[in-house]
Amino acid sequence: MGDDPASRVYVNNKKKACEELGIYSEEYALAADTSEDELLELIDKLNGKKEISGILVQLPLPQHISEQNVINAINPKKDVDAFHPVNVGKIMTGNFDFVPCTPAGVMAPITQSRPAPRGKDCVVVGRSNIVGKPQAMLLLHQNGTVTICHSRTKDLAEKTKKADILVAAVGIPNFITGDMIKEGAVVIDVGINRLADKKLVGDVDFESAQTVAGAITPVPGGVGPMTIAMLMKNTIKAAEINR
Ligand code: L34
Repeated sequence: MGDDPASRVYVNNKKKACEELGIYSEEYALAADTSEDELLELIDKLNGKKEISGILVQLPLPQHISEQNVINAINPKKDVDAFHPVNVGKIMTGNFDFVPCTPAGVMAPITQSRPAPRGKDCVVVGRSNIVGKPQAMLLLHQNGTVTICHSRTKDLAEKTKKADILVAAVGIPNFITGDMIKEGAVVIDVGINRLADKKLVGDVDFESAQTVAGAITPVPGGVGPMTIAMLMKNTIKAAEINR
């Protein structure tokens, strides 16, 4: 909904990924002044549409729309973002169908190319419903010892410096600097911040961080594309579930 330029880029990337994989997709680009009722009606229509396995409402939404009402309206079996309370609950218990795309994208490099989080000190900076909270759960399920830090955390650097695995999801450009990172840590940067000069940077100051970290993801070309890959995975799973 609306004309957020970043959303435009992300949605285009998602459509492109669908095309590459041969996944049928429909886009509904609604005007910013569309009413909540109209949006809910569209979701209801797609809930009932047989050839649609997955529904994703790109966030953020305009001020006059309740994000929670919209998420609640999506059939949990088609909720490829895993934002619906039913799916959020399943993530808590560990028996989930859909893994939220960004946290799943963060886990992929951690579990595939590095020793598992088991027994490791994991620090997540950020506590959003979309990233920070589910991220902490996924790391916990992998037997990590998890600390969630946020804007009211005291002595943040003291906490981040203990992390074997550090996930930055605060939305502040270059917020995590090299002096806040433990030597050899795995650093995953979830932030995508566009500076005034149009340059994209993460939440981690890559320059200073890369000299300390054992491994670090870049922005762009890091978690963003992985988020989309995980969305594709969820969509295929949804197709299987709904068949
Ligand atoms: N409903 N809303 C819903 N689900 C999501 O999973 C998202 N998210 C976040 C924003 N709103 C959402 C995304 O899709 C962030 N996000 C996302 C998706 C793709 C990319 C970044 C964020 C991406 O493709 N990033 C590229 C560069 C993008 C650019 O050039 O601006 C990268 O290399 O990081």
